[in-house]
Amino acid sequence: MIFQYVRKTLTTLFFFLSILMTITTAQGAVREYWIAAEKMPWNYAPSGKNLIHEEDGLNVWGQTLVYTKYRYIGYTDGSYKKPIEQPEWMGILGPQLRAVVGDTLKVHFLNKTDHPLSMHPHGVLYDKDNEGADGGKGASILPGKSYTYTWIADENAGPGPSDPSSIVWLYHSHVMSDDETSLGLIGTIVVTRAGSQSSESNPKPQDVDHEFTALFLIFNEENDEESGMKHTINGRIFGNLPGYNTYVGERVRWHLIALGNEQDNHSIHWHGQTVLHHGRRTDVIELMPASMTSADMVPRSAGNWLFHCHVDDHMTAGMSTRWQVKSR
Ligand SMILES: [Cu+2]
Repeated sequence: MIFQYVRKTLTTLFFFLSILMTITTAQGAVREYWIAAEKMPWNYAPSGKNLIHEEDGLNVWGQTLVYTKYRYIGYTDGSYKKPIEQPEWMGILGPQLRAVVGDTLKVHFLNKTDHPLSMHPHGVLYDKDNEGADGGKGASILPGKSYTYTWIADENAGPGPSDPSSIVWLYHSHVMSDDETSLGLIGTIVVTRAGSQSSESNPKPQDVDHEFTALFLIFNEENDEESGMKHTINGRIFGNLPGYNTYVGERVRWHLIALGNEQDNHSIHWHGQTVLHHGRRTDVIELMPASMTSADMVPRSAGNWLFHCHVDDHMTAGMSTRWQVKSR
C-alpha cells in the first residue's frame, strides 16, 4: 500500500519535472553582452612591413598606415571599464556574439562616439525596435546614449540541413549605411545548432577545435585615392594579421564574411589545404559584399601557409596573411 503510494507520488513528480525541464530547454539561455562604439586610431600594418614579401615593401599603401576608425569594443559588464580581450586574428572586428538555437541575445550598446550609430544584426529574430535600422527605437543611438537590443536565435537563425554545426551572421551599424562599414563598425554572431554546443555555459560547437573569422573588406580612407584603398583581412594588410594557428589533424572552421562596394568581390584561397564547403571540396571560396559562409578543414600539411584573396589587384594591394599548421 505504502509502496504503491510512494511510486505514484514519484511518477507524478518525475512527470512534472520533465515538463519543467522541457520548458527550460525550449526557452534557452539569455546571453548578455556589453558593447561600446569608440573612436580610436587603427594601424593597418603595425609592423610597418610587408610581411608576405618583405623586399616589395608596402608600396603606395604604406604612405599612411594609421587612420581614425570607429570600432565596437566589448566590455565585461555595464560599467564599461574592463574591455574583453580578443585574439589577435580578430583584428578590427567587434566582439563575437554567440548563441545556441533557442537562446536570446541581450546586447547593451553604448555610443561613446560623436556620430549617431546603431547595431543592426543579420539572421536573428527581432522586432522593429530591435532592428537597429530604418526607423525603430534602436535605429539611431545618439552620442553618449545607450540602448539594449534583444535578438532571438530561433530555428531560422540556426544552421540549415546543409550547414555545419555553427554558422556566421554579420552585425554592423546602419544609420548612414553606405560609408558606415568603412568606419570599422563590424562584428559577427555565431549560432550553434541545438544539441551541438559544448556545454550549457559554452555555446561553441563541440565538433570543432578552432573557429576562425575572416572579414574581406577594402577600406576607402582617402576618397578613392589608391594609397587609401586598404585591402584588408580583418583590418590588416600584407601579412600583418597573426594568430591563425593550428595543428595537423585539428578540426578547423572558417567563418568568412565580406562587406563593402562593387570592388569587394573576393575569392578566398588557402595554400596547403582544401576545405569542405556545403558538401563541395574546394580551396577557393567566392565572396560578394555582405556574404557570410562557413567552411571546414582538417589541416594535413605542416607549414606557414598563405591565406589570401585571389583577385590579382587585391593580392598586389596586400589582401594576404598566413595561417600556420604545426605538426604535433
Ligand atoms: Cu579580393
